[in-house]
Amino acid sequence: MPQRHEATKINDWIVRLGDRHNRKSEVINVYVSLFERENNMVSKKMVAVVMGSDSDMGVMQSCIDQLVSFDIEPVVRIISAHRTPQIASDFAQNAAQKGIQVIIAAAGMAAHLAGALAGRTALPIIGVPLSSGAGLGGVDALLSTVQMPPGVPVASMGIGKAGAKNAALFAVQILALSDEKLREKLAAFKKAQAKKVIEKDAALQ
Ligand code: AIR
Repeated sequence: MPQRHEATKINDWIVRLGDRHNRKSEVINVYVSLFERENNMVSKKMVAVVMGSDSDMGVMQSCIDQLVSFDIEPVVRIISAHRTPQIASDFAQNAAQKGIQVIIAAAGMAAHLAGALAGRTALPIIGVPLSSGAGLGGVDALLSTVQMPPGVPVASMGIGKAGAKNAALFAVQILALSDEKLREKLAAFKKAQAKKVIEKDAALQ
């Protein structure tokens, strides 16, 4: 059985080939996904974590770590809706074909990244508004992320680290709908979380 990274390489190769031969790759990709699923290989590309700047990494690392704790290795990218708009557009348009199923998009200030991606893909987009040094505490990014016009939804999380962690959990919840192993891991996570609270309460009594 090929190792996980070999399957990823094969998938990359097929997608590159598909770029040249257009729609043929869509059919082949379905077979690759089925193969990965049947062999219990978690695709490295299921979740993408995209952020507007490297200055967002400090907060978004908690999102990445949370995903990794569920054995999901995300594709991590720095893409700016304003500074690299064409790359943002290309990324959103090609994401589904590359096997990505959920995109987490984080940005601070006038945070248009999640919305810009949502306008160019039908994949679920989870937005994480970040606090920047601009003095508005992340409310600027929150409003930019959450106030999407009807027809183009973004699932906005809370500001900052809590939002970053919840974005990972929300992505896991989406993927768990069709993945029994993830459902089990999610149930174990919730149980462990509840246990910690109960222990803290008990320590106070
Ligand atoms: N940003 C970058 N391009 C568009 C936006 N909204 C955001 C980044 C970061 C903030 O601007 O997501 O939170 C400041 O970026 P930098 O690179 O100046 O530190």
